[in-house]
Amino acid sequence: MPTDRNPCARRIIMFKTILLLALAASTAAESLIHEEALDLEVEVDGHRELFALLPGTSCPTGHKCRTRHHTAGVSPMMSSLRDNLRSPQKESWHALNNELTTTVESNDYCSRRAAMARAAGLAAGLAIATVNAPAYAAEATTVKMGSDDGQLVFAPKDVKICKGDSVTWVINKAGPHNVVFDVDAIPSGVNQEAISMDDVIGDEGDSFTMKFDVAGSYAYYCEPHRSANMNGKLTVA
Ligand code: CU1
Repeated sequence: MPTDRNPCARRIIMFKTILLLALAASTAAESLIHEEALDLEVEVDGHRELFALLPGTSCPTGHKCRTRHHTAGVSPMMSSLRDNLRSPQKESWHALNNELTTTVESNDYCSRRAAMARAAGLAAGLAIATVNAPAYAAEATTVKMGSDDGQLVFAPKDVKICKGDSVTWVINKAGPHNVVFDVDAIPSGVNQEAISMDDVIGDEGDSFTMKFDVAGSYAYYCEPHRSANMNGKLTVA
């Protein structure tokens, strides 16, 4: 896997891997396909990504596509997937493909991620009800409290997540620490007390997890080390 430091690109690569693994498991027999299909070219954070479209799907307006020729014995992922899915999942797959095309056009990372997670779920044979469940595409992000060399910092200091994702803060070094959100720097309507810790934690491995359902910018700090500038930022897209 590429050692890409960009978290968004990494996560997309991860989802692609999940999708490919699920496909490897679900593609029982390779069918001979002579249809022509397109790969959509998308720029994600400066990286070029190829995204397979279902045969018959036209290139979205304003985007570049590459022709993918299906040769005997080599099943491209979308079409082999479609052929292996039974009704009514085949319908779900068509709906999903439309959704992918739309979300790729919008270039919204969180929508794309959710669509790809659903694709992986469908490929793995899960029911559409399951893959549409709000929690299905959610991810957990971990933030260390105290750097490995004992600095009074949150690492990483700046985190971007998608709506519905959770963040887990874990004691690493130089505790006790806590997570307190700045009442003046969170989205309006969010209860600052409800998302902040009441107390401190200090033992290595102790953690605090919170799920974020409201989009916006959040600033937080560690109460015991606020004067040492132990603070962090969270962006919920
Ligand atoms: Cu602290």
